[in-house]
Amino acid sequence: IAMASGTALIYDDEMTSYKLLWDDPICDIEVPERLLSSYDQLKHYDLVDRCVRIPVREGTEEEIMLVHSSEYLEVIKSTQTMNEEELQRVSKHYDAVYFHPNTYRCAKLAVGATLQLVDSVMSGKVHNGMALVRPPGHHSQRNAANGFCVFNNVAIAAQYAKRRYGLQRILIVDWDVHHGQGIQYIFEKDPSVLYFSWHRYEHQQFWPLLRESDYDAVGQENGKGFNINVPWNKVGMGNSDYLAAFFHVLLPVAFEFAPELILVSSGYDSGIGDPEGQMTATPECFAHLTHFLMQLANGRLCAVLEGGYHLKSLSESVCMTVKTLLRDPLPQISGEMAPCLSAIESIQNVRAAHKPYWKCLMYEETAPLKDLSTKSQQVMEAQLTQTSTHPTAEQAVGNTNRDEAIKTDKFLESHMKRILFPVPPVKTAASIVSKADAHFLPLSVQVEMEMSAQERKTLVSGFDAELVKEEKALLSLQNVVAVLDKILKKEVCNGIVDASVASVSTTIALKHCFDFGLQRVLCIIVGDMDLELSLDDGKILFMNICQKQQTEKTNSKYRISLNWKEDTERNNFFYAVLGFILPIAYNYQPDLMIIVIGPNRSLGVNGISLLTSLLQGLAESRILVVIQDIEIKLVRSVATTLTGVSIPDFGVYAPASQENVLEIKRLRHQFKQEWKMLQCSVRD
Ligand code: X5A
Ligand code: ZN
Repeated sequence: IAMASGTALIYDDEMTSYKLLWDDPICDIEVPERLLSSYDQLKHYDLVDRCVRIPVREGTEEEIMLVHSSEYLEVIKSTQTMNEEELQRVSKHYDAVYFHPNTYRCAKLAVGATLQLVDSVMSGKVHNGMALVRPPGHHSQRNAANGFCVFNNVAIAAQYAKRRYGLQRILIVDWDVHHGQGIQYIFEKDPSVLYFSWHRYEHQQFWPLLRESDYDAVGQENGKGFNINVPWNKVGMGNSDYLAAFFHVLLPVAFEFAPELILVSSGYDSGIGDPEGQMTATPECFAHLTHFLMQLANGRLCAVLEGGYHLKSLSESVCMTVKTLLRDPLPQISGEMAPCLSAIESIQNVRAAHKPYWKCLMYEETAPLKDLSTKSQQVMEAQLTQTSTHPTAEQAVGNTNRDEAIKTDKFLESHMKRILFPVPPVKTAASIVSKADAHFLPLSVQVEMEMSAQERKTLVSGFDAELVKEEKALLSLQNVVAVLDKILKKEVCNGIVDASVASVSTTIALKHCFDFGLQRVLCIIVGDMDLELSLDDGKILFMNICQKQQTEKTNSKYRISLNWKEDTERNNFFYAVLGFILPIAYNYQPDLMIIVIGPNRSLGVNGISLLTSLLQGLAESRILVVIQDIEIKLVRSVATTLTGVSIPDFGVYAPASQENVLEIKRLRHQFKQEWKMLQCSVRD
C-alpha cells in the first residue's frame, strides 16, 4: 500500500490582490510579491508538483468568531466598500495596519487556507503541509488588527482543531521575528495550547514594545507554563542561537508536552537579510527547525506563513521548509556553532522562569538573571571572552550599509548554490546476512544482493586481511563496506547493516571513510565496544553510550562516554539526546554518522530510534547504522526512521532521574568550552 502522500501546499494568487494604496513607511514592506516570489521559487525547485495541492476556501464567520468578536468582524467587513480616505481612517485605529478593499476577502481566504491545511493533516490525507497566506495573523487580537495582521489564522486553527477533532494538546511554534502577542493573549489561560515564540526584543525597545513579551510571561491561571517567550535582546542572532533555543528550551518542553498537532507561525523575518529582524539565520536553518518539529505529534505539522520581508531570503527559506516537509535530506548548516552570550542569557532566563512547570527543567538551579543593563552586560562579555559574540547582520554577509539588499541577494544566491544537492533515488540500503529476513523491512529499502566469492574478494581487497581472517568477520565487513560504499558515492543516503562482528568492521569502515576523503565522522557506539583506533585529530568524534562506569578511559574532546541506562517501560533518553548529544553533534558538523549498536546495549528500541531520528538532520542525512545482534523490532524501527516512511514511536516520555541529570550537567560543564553549543547558562 502506498503511504498517504506526504505534503500539502495551499496557495491561491487571489491573496496577492490587496496592497498598500498610500505612503506609509511602516507598512510598505508587506507586499503581494512576498507570496509571488515564494511560490515562484517553489516552482523553480520543482517542489510544487511534489506536493498535494489543496484549494483554498473562505473561513466562515463562525470560524472567525472562534477567536474574534462579532463587532470586530463587522468593522473588518465594512472595509470592503470603503474609499481610500475611509480605509486610511480605519487603518489609523490600529498599530501598523493598512486596509484595501480586497483585504477582507483575502483575510477570509487566509483563515480558510489555514483550516484546509489543518483538515488535510488531521484527516490523514497528508502528513504535513504549508499554507502560503496573506494577510498574516499572529499579531491580531480579539478586537484588533495589528502588525499587518487581520484575523489570527493560527489561533483560529488551534481553536478549530480543538473543537472539530477534540484535540487536547496543540503546540504553536512561532519562529517569526516578532512576538505574536495576539496568540499569547488568546491562549495565555489555556493549558491545551502551548505557545512558544522567540522574538527580537532588545529589552522592550523593539516593536511591539510590550512588557509581556519578556521571558517571565509564562501564562496565567491554569495556563501557567504554557506560554514560552524567548526574547532576543540583540540583533544578529543566527543559526547557532536558534538551534540552542530549540535544544535547551523548546524541544525538551515539547517532548514532555507531547502535542497531538503542531502549528507553526512560520514567519521568515527571523532570517538573514530581513529589514525588520536584522538577524543572520540562513535558509537551511529553517530546514533543521522543521525537521526537529517533524519528530513530534506523529509528524502532524502545519506551517502557516506569517512575516518575511526580504523576498530572496523569504522564498529560499519557504523552499527549505517545504523540502524538509517532503522528507528530502537536509542541507548542512553553516557557520560557527556557538550561541552568543546574549542568547545564552535569554535561554537561561527562560529555563529558570519555566522551571516550576516542566519536569525537564526541574533541576535547574538558577534563579533568572535580572534584567542586565547594557553596561554590566558589556563588562560580563569582556570577562567571558570564551563566549562568542556575533557579527551584525551586515557584517555576516559582508555588507556595508550601502547596497545592503543587493549584497544580501548575492550572498544568498551563492550560498544556496552551495547547499543544494541531488537527492539519491533510493534513500536507504540494507545489508542483512540472512536475506530471507529482509521482508520485514519497509519496501523502499534497497536490499543488497548476496555476493559471489569473486565479488567479495574485490570488495574487501585492500583492507587489512589480518583483521578479518575469521569467516564471520569477513561477512560483517562485506556487509558494512557494501552499504558504506553506496553512501560515500551518494548512491543512497543512509543504510542499515547486520554485522555480527561489529567492532572490527567499524574500525575498518572508519579507515575507509578517511581514504575516501571525509573530514569528520561522528561515531556513536551504543553498548560495550572498543575500537582499535587512536585518532585524536578530530577526524572522528567518538561517543560511547553505555551502562558500565568508564574507569581507565578518560573523556576528551573527541572521545566522550556517557553513562546512561534507558528505562524499560518509558523513554527517559530525551534529556540526554537534546541536552547533550545533539548540541555536540551540531557543533561538530560531521560529513557522515556511524551508529553502532553493540553488545550490552543500554538503550532500547525507543531510545535508539529517537537518537537516529534526531541526528538525521546532520551530514546531509548520511547515516550508517551497524547492528551487531540483529533484532527484528530494532531493525524495523531504524529502517522506518531512515526511509522516512513514518515517524517511529519513541515510547512514552519519562523525565530523567536526578542522577541522570547530574551526569549530563557534569559532562556539559566539562565540555562547554570545547563544544559551545552545550552552553545554556552563563554560570555553569
Ligand atoms: C507579521 C509581521 C510585523 C509588523 C511590523 C510592524 N508583522 N513594525 O511580521
Ligand atoms: Zn514578523
